[in-house]
Amino acid sequence: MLPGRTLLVATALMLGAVAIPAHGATIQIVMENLVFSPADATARVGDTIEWINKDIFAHTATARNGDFDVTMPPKKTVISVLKKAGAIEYYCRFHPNMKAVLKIDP
Ligand SMILES: [Cu+2]
Repeated sequence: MLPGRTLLVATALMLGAVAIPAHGATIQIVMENLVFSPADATARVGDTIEWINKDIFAHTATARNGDFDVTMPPKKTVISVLKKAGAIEYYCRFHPNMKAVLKIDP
């Protein structure tokens, strides 16, 4: 009937589900089959990242500028809170071909 309107409502609902009032949002970054997903994520200072490792080996999310270095054991989720703004390129120390960018707005 009104596909445009339906899409708008669906988008609003999704945004509502992600927002956590008063505190930062939670953003999930998944490691699966040696890939960070999404490879290009945006967050804000104070947001929480859930690093979800679905692989059967450990990964790290290591910022090239040294701002963070998180190790995720196999099949585990690690949580970290973003403290500093910046467009951070990061990679996995164990699998240097795994690369991604996390843009952290102030
Ligand atoms: Cu890795």
